[in-house]
Amino acid sequence: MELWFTERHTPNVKFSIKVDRQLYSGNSEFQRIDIFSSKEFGRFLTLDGYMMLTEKDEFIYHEMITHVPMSVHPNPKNILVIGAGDGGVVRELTRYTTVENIDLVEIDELVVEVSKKYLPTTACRLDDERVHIYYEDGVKFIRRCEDKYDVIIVDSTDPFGPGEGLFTKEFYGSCFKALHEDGIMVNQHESPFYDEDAAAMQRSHKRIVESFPISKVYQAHIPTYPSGHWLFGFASKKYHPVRDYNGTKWSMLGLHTRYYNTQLHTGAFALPNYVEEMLRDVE
Ligand code: AG3
Repeated sequence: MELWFTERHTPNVKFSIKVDRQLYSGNSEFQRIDIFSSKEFGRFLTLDGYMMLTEKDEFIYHEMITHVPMSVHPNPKNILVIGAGDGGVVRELTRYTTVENIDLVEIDELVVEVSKKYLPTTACRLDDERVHIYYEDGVKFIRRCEDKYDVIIVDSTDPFGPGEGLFTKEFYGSCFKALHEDGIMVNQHESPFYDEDAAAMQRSHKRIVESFPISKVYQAHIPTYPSGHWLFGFASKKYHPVRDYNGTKWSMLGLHTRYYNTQLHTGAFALPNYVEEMLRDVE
C-alpha cells in the first residue's frame, strides 16, 4: 500500500509527496494540524492540508524571511513575529546576539506544542529567554502597539482561514503604527505563478504600497510551495532594501547560512518581467 500527501495547487494541478508515516493528526479550535514523515523531504507540517514546512527546504523560507530585513536594519533590537508557531523564524532571529526581545504572536497554541514535539530542528529556540510567546490573533495584538518594534516579520498562512486578517489594509496600517520611525515589515507574499495565488499576491501588494513609503518584493525558490516560486514583501519607513544594505557589515557577524548570502540579497530583488508588470499594475 502506498500513502501520499497531496495539496491542490490549482483546480488542475496537484502536488504529492510519498509518505512514510503520519506522526500526528489533530484539530485545534482554528485548524487541522498534521505531521508526516517522508523519504524525500523528511518530516513536514501541514495546516488544513496546506504545506507549511518540510525539514528539507524550510531553511530557504526561514532564512529569506528573516535575514533580509535583519541585515538592512542597522540595529534591530526589538522584533515582533506574527504566526510562525513552528519556531523557524525565531530560530534564525536568536542567532543575532544584538537582538534583545522577540515577541511571537501565534493564534494557535497547538501548533507550537506539536512543533516542539515533532519538529525539533525548527522549534529548537522557542525557549530562548528573549522570546515571549502570546497566544492571540495577530490582528488584535498589533492594534495595541505603537512605536515599539524595529522589525516585524509576518509569517502567515495563505490569505484564507485563520490567516486572512493578516492580509488586510487595517493590519498593514497597524504594523506601520507599531514600528519605530525607521522600522521594517516583511511578510510572506504568496506566489506570482498560478492565477489565484497571483491575484492574492497583487491584492496584498496594493495594500502594502498604500501603507508604507517603501514597498519592494523579493523572491526565493521553495520547492514544496505552489509552483516553487515564492515572494516576500519588504515594506519600510526609511531604509531601501538594496541601496541601504551593508553586506560587509552583515558578513562580519559570521552567521553561517545555507541559502542567504550577501550577493543573493541584492539579486533576490531582481524580479522576472511578468512579476514586475503584475506589481506595477497595482502600484
Ligand atoms: N507559511 C505558509 C506559506 C504558504 C504556503 N502555502 C501553501 N502551501 N499553499 C509557512 C510557515 C513556515 N514558518
